[in-house]
Amino acid sequence: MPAMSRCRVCQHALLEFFDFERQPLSSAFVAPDGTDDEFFFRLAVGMCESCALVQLIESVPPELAHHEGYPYHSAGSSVMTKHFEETARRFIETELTGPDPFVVEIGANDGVLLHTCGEAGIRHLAVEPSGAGTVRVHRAFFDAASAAAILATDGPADVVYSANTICSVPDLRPVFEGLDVLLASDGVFVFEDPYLGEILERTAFDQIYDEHVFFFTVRAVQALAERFGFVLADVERLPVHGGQIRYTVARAGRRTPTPAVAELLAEERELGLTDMATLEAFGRKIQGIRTELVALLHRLRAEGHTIAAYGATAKSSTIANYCGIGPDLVPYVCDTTPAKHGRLTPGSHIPVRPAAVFADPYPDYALLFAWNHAEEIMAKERAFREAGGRWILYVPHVHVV
Ligand code: JHZ
Ligand code: ZN
Repeated sequence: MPAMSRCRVCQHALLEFFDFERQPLSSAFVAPDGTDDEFFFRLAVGMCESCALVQLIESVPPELAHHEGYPYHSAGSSVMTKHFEETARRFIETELTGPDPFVVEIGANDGVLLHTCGEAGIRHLAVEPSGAGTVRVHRAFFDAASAAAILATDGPADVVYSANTICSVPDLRPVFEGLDVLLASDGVFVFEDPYLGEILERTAFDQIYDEHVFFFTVRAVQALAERFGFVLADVERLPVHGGQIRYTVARAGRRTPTPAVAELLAEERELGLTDMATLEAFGRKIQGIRTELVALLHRLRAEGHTIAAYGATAKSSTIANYCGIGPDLVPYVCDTTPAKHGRLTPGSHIPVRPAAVFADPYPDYALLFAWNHAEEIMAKERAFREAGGRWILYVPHVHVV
């Protein structure tokens, strides 16, 4: 019997509901001669029996996770750039209206949000261990010590923001301790991450990979905030990255929760979102999608069709490795990220080629690994369908368009 896994927040037992078995690090694109040194771990998910937080059973050592040269760039998507610009403008109109406001971002990636705030004359700072963007960076993990250092030089923060990062921090206690140090008395902590409700609704199981340690729900985030002396003040559903929630957290007693919090809580209860039966049914759907997708790819290849993949996403690591999709079925994947070119997808070893290769010549079918950017990519690649090409999607079910 393996040692019982415990909730990273409240230490109660985790009830496991799905096991993807041996999986690599989703962003560890490997050099063609480096496939002998890949790191693998058991990718499995469970729910805390007490606080209902859905999370990975095992996590990877943090030094392996967000390393120097991390290949993801949010600004590679025009939709995401617009999303962060609009978020910045919203903060400027609502939370950053005092005499000399200050905004901090944890894990700022390309720095679009802070850059937009900076252009409006707002003091800003990114906090991340390996930041290399264009904005001012405090190079550290966000915790009580780095928060105290920032407080000493810049004063309290009106907004601490984080996108696609909090769900990947295995130990959240230091984050909340840092917030307690740095947030102004009326300040807010706003973070956005994939929503378990959307993942279940669309059977988007490729959101499950090493970097996504937590799969938040309103119920679990409310409990999390209260545990550390904060209150969940607002929730807002976001269409980006396949469906997320933006959570607004304030110091206890400083904000009255908006009706949206109670509404989404009620919806989660009604859906039985954190019932084990629901999560186990999700597991059966995952197996069904694997069976259908693999059968479709084999059939198309047997019929003599060419297939390429589009978007060497972190998410596709789970799809490719769990479904056993390698270069024999899908000989290459096109992607705009220069750091991924000439490398192989982790574990599944599909060569990554520049996006320009896609049209040279077009494959008959394109497996859209970056399905969360479908609208943007299909618009950009309109000529592919016009030339007779077809997209293969596996979210919310396997289909060809
Ligand atoms: P995209 C990463 O996940 C990891 P990934 C991380 N854990 C996370 O949560 C999200 O980001 C936010 C390419 N592309 O956004 C670029 C094109 O080729 O789905 C990227 O490699 N052409 C932090 O990797 C990939 O697809 C295009 O037109 O799953 C998209 O990756 C566009 C728009 C993208 O995130
Ligand atoms: Zn728990």
